[in-house]
Amino acid sequence: MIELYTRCHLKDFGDLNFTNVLKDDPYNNLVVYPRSVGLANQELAEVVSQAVSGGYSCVTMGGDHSLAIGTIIGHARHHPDLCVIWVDAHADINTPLTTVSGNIHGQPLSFLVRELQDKVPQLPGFSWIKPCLSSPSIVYIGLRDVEPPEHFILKNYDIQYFSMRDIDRLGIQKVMEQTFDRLIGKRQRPIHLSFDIDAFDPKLAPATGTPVVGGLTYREGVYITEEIHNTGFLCVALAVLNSLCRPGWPRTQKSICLCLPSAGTKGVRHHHLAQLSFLSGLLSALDLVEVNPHLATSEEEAKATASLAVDVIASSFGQTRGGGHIVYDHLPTPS
Ligand code: 6HN
Ligand code: MN
Ligand code: MN
Ligand code: MN
Repeated sequence: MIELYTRCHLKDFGDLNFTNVLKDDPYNNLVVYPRSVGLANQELAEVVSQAVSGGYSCVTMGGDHSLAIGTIIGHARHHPDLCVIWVDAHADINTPLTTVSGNIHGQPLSFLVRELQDKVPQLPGFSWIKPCLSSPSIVYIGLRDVEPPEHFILKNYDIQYFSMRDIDRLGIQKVMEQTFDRLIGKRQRPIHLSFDIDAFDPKLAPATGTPVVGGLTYREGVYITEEIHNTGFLCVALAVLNSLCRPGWPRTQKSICLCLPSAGTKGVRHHHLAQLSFLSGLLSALDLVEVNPHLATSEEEAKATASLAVDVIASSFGQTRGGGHIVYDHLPTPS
């Protein structure tokens, strides 16, 4: 089980078992498993919205990035004003009509962005989906494998992105500053972080399905999540202040719901849910996806990729490289 070093209490919700729909023929002879992926996401959205409804935050571990359809829709049912930070080598915004691979993990955002809907056909199994995002509410970080139709969408639909080239040029600190200026500069909003492990360089995260050279360093990746954890610091400070001024007042508390799926390349499979209490910033839901131990060529590769994923989650919820996240309040005195 994951150990978080952040004074978080983890509540485990168990696995979600999804049904593979029989006779799930490709849409247009190309887009694979539409009914299975649609149904799995419908169930996932329900669970995520339940977890988020009590003021809780939700961690979903995958598994395939198509699961972001369900997590973002579920999250948005309770926080319609949410914004999305999508950390990925890929833009995952092909439509079912622009995809070359036919894989839905390359398309999840196309079903969610309102402005795109006149370009997106309805897939079988997708009729329940209501687009819940506006394009200026998305920021990408880490892109380096963007297909021409996706590039067209980013440019023509006002979607901000920081490619690896932008990170080289600006540095990760400026990238995060500009990300927050765009998303929460004018008003504080809940953040949905969708973190694809393939955003990291494949040397660090080899056990994934679509690795692309030239990715994030460990330090860049962890800096992103540390900064996301630090958002809304004012709210947290106020909550602590309140609890100090008026003893007995409940502090602002959130919980995390954690979904751990079995490794699977196609579609979303079992998910394991857990819940966790903590005091936090604006991060309201986190997907950690595309970790696939079956694709590792050695045990070391599988372990390295998994432990990187753990660091991403832990630093999103307060684990710091500077220490101070573990309670230690007095030094031993020599006797
Ligand atoms: N992921 N752009 C490619 C496609 O198939 O549409 C790759 C997508 C990768 C998706 O890694 O989550
Ligand atoms: Mn995938
Ligand atoms: Mn990717
Ligand atoms: Mn992805």
